[in-house]
Amino acid sequence: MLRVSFFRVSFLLSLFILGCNHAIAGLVINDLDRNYLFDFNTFRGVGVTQDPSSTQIDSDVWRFTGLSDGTGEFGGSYLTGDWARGAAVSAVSTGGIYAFNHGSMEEPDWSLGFQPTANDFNPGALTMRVINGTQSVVDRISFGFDLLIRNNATRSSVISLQYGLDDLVYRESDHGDWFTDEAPNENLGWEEYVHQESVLATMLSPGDSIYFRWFFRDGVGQGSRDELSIDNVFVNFGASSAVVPEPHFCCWLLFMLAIPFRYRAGYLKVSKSSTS
Ligand SMILES: [Ca+2]
Ligand SMILES: [Ca+2]
Ligand SMILES: [Ca+2]
Ligand SMILES: [Ca+2]
Repeated sequence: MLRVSFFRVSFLLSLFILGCNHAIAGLVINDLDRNYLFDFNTFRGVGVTQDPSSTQIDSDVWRFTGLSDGTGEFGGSYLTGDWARGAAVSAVSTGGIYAFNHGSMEEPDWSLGFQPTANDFNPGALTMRVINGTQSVVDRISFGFDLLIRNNATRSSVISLQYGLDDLVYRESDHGDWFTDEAPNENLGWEEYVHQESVLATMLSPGDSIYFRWFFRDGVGQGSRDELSIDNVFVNFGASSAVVPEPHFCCWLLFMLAIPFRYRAGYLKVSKSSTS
């Protein structure tokens, strides 16, 4: 007599769904309790593509939207114009994606930079896709980055951090927004804010994704926009041993039922360095 339990059917169904998800590329985290870090030190602003050189950005992991030259997709290839404004060691004016050196000439520290304009990143977003490549249900997610601001223009910009599990519904981080000052003060060079938080009350089954999105838009003021950059992005997945894999749709359902992300957030303004 063939007896198939509900659990077994659910488990097989979830394996099938996971198999589908594994076709999606992104930052695949295979090791628990390990920091996956992007320091952008070899990035030189020469494009966003699926199989990047060390000087490019991986479009499987990173997506840029809101450029006048187009809207990016995960896995796409974007090698000219706004997508590839190059490496800059001083202030720029043309809108688009840059590698900004926020270190010194002697000790460079490259980062992933944005020059917003009326038609670029206004609004716009950077989205990072992260996939649970482990065999465990991830229930602890640590995340952090450095936000760099060069307040050299007369307008203020707003940067919001958001999360989503399906790339459709996003929630704002309870941390709130970052604002650049309206009145310029180039003497400050790059202002650096170190941010990290733990995303709690969220479970990722094997194969599930989580999306981190930085959303950019104008604040107040007139004229041109400040320069923004992101550095030292890290993600760390943890799993409590007591958690048993559940069917894939349960995590999605929890999210849709508006169980809020709860997290410990903190950010610290650590330094101001001169423009190099
Ligand atoms: Ca760096
Ligand atoms: Ca543009
Ligand atoms: Ca500028
Ligand atoms: Ca400003």
